[in-house]
Amino acid sequence: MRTITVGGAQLGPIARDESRAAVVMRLIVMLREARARDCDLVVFPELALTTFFPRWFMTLPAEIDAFFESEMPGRDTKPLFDEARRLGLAFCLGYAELAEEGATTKHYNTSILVDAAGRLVGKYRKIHLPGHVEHEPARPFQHLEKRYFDVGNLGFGVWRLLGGLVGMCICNDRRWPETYRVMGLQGVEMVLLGYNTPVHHPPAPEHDLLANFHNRLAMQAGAYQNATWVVGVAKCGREEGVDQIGQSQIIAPSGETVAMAATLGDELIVARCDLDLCRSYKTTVFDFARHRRPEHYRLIVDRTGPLPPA
Ligand code: ING
Repeated sequence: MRTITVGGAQLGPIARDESRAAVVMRLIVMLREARARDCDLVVFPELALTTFFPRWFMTLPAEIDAFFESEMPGRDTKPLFDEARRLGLAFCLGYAELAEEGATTKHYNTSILVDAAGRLVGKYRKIHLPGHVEHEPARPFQHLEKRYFDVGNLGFGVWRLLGGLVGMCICNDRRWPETYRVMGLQGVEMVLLGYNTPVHHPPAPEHDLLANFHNRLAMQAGAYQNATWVVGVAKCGREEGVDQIGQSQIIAPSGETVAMAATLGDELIVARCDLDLCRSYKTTVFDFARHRRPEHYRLIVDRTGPLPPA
């Protein structure tokens, strides 16, 4: 039986002035708990090294870039890599990446996959960037990911790790079915993702009461419809005055949530995931080769063509 014992390392609030070193110490404490609970892999949230800085309007490049990492591992994150290797743990880490591409410097909302030997196995850069570009002072807080990040240029990858096929996405990506399907078409068996999700969504406050439901719905659907495990890990709690949802959870290919966080702080959730459970769905209901008909989807659209004007 192919199993991965995965630890979802949910993080409580990270203060704006919390140093990288202090945050890395919190992550190391969770690595040690994961080792004590027999994990193979630890998943940290989106932007796990800093506060969720897109909540503020900033204009000074130096102020913005202070939240980014120009190397990974760098001086402050090397202790995390060293401890993970010492404990024999693979891990997934979300952070803000500065990337030199030729003469230009790009800014990405990034997630990396590192194996138990400390080798970089995979990298993902967030594609679905929510929010807005310019300052909207009427909002109680900003959501300026479109201002601070470039759209990810690596697509959705799947990599071999711990005997399975592991993919990554980040936060808003989890709301879009295409995210899971692109990985599902690559045979993914476990999708790792982190999120920073405010309870309040200024453009649609009527959604606020459903924030936890939509979080669970999106990930459970993605898991079931692509016959994959999904590990969703929050940075949560009241961070710099903004309430962010928790409910980090580990979801089976059946769509069932098998582990969920009960607090809004640093909390490790653990599940022993049988990767062969994916087969129960990949070889029946969601056997794409036998049942999926993409060549017909386009025909249906072409036959109706553009609707006549109202
Ligand atoms: N956060 C939120 C998310 O997608 C959001 C943004 C919240 C968009 C609610 C739409 C509705 O979970 C990030 N960081 O993407």
